[in-house]
Amino acid sequence: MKTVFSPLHAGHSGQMELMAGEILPGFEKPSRAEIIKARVESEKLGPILPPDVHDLQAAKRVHRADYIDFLPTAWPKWEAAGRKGSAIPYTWPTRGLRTDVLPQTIDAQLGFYSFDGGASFVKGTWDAIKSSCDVALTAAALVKAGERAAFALCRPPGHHAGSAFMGGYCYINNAAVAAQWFRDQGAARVTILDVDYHHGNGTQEIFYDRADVQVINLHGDPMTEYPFFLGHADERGEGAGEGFNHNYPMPFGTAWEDWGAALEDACGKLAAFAPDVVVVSLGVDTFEKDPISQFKLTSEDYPKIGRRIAKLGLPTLFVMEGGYAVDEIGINAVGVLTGFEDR
Ligand code: SS9
Ligand code: ZN
Repeated sequence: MKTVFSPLHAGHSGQMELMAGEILPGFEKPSRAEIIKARVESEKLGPILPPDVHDLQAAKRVHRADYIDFLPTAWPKWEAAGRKGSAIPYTWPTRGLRTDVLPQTIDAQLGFYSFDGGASFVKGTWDAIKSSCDVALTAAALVKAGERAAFALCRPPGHHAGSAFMGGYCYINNAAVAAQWFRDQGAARVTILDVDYHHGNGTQEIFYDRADVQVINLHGDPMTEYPFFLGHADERGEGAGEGFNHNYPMPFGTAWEDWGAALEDACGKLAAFAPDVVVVSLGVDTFEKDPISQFKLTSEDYPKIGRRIAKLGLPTLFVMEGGYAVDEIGINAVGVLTGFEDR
C-alpha cells in the first residue's frame, strides 16, 4: 500500500493546550507522524510519496469559504497584534450571543471559527493544515486511479472540524474533503467509517442532511467523553440524510469484544449501503495506553480492524486521525494497514 506524507506537518509544533486545569504541551505533536512514517518504512508497507499541491476549492466543497479563507490569516493577525506563544481561542458565541457579525480582533475571530480551545496556531500551523489536506487528496487520487487502498498520513487530523469551525486539534476535515472529492469525481456513494476514539462531530455535521455520504462513528459515549455535545445513538441524520448517520457510543473500558462487535454491526450497515469507496478515519486513540482516552484495545487488535475492513472488498482510503500513545502509535496505525493486506 502506498503512503502519502508531507514533512510540512512538522512546523505545527510547540502549541500549548488547556487540559484538566493546566496549560500543558499539546498531545497532538510532530513525533506522532514521524513515528508512524518510521513504522511504514520498517514494515515495508510500500512507497512513501509527497503530496501534490491542490488549490483550496476541494476544501471549500465541504467547508464555508470564509472559514477556509480565515485559516491562513490567523497567525499573521496574531503576530500583527504583537502576540507571542500560540494563538488559542478563548471566547465562543454560544446561546444568546451573536454569530451574524464577525468582530475584527484576532481573539474574537479565533473564537468565532471554533468550538473549543483545542485548535491553536503557531507559525507553521497553516502550512501543516494545507499539507495535511493535500496528503488526503493525493492519496484519494491513488485510490481513484485503481489502487485497492492508500494511506494518507495526515497531520493535523480533521474529524472534529465542521463546515465552519475548528476544534479538537482539527482544522480542515481531511476525510470529509476526500469523500466529497470522490463524489465529485463520479463516485455515487461514499462511506466514512470513523474508528477514532472520539466522535467525529465535524464529519457528522458536514454530511448530516445527505444520503450520498454515509457516516459511521464508533466512539466514547458523549455523556462522559469529549466532544460531549454530539455523538449519541439517536442521531441518525436529517431530511434526505435520515438513516445515513450511525453512531456507536461505548462506555469507558470498552475492549475488543464489544468494540469488535460494534465494528461488525457497522460493517453490515456499510455493506448494505454499497458505497463505491470507503474513507476510514483512522484514529488509534482506542489503545489501552492512550494518555487521554479510556478504551482498552491492544496492539493485537489493530490488524483485526484492518482485516475486517478488507473483507468489505471495497476501494479504501485510510486517513490518519488521532492517537496519542506516541511510543506505540506506529505499531498500532500500521498494524491496521498490514492487517488490511492480510500479512
Ligand atoms: C482539553 C481536552 C480536549 C481533545 C481531544 C481531541 C482528540 C482528537 N484540551 N481533548 S482525535
Ligand atoms: Zn481522537
